Amino acid sequence: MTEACHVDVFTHLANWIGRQPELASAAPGRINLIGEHVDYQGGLVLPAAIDLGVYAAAVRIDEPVLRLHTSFRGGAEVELPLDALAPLDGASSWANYPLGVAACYRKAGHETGGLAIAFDATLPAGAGLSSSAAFEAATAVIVEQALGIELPPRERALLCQQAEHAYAGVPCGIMDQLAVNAGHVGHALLIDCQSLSVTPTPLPEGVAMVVVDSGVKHALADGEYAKRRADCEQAASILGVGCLREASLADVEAAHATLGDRVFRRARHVVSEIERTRRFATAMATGELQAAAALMAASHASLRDDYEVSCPELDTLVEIANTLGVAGARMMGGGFGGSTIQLVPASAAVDLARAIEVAATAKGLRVSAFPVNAAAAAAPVAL
Ligand code: GAF
Repeated sequence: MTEACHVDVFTHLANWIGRQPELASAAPGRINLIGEHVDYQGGLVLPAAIDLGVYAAAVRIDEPVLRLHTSFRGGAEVELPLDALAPLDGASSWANYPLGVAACYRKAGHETGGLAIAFDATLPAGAGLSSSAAFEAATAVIVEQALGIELPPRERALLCQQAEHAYAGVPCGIMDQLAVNAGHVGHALLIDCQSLSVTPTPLPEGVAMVVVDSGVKHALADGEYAKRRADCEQAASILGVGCLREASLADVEAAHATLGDRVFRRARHVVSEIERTRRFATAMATGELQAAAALMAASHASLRDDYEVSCPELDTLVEIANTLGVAGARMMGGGFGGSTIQLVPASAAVDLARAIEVAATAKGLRVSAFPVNAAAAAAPVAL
């Protein structure tokens, strides 16, 4: 998270409201090493908060309204009465993340007075790096500062998830909100999405992470994400379990005919991905990078073939990365566009990012590849 961006958002607020900030926050985006599309089935995931994020600066105001201004996600201003915070359509829909968070805090009994909040970001939107969760967490930290409270990461993550469900209309799992609210510098987070326990897991020595943004914009709200969730819920109900975390691969295979081919493949992805995540965490701890790479490759294939959430651009980028000798590559996040994540030798991270961009350009793709570092959780910024 960069100092320059704090300064920019302070200037942004001052130019907009004519006052210096009283409250400020920074919230990271996230990558996910493995454990994709399993969080809403109680699975294991291994994300990390990253050093790109959303920055907020705010002042208290006398009127009982929420004023929001962003240079991020289109750039615009929205003003709503605090007692009538409701989802907005069209060009103002960017505001559903922050207003949803303020509304969920109010419903939980945490009522602030009027606030004017300005937002800036170093995180690209729609790149599968969870700009939504960063936007939510940056708002949550401002609201908490205004109230003089600090909720534990899990409680804050659950309120942010509620906001995403009820105000942004995305029935997401808990991975993104927990990752950005529980991040640790230099560590990925092994999250058990059933118990919501978070175990910081160091990245192996000499290994770095490179993100490749495919430039293909995903829209989780377009219904495909919800359809995958519904397929999983149907599978769990047929198998007689509360969620697919409680089923084994043998259970899923034995029920193939009853599940039907599509629901069978969705369930096979989830139970096999949970097992891959467990094995990946062990491989990281023991420094077995080849095993980790094989698990990332299997994760990508399963997301592409069984879960059907990849797209040709992501498949091409993973192929390119593998031919350039990375230590693991796969699509990441909700899918249908967004980014791939690569594990690479730290000494070659910048060169490999550049080489991926060059090779992708030769195939007609307009991508952006960059190293990211595992960063700290959303937090207040000193003024
Ligand atoms: C999106 C969702 F927001 C997460 O909850 C998770 O399901 C992810 O897609 C897929 O692993 O980022």
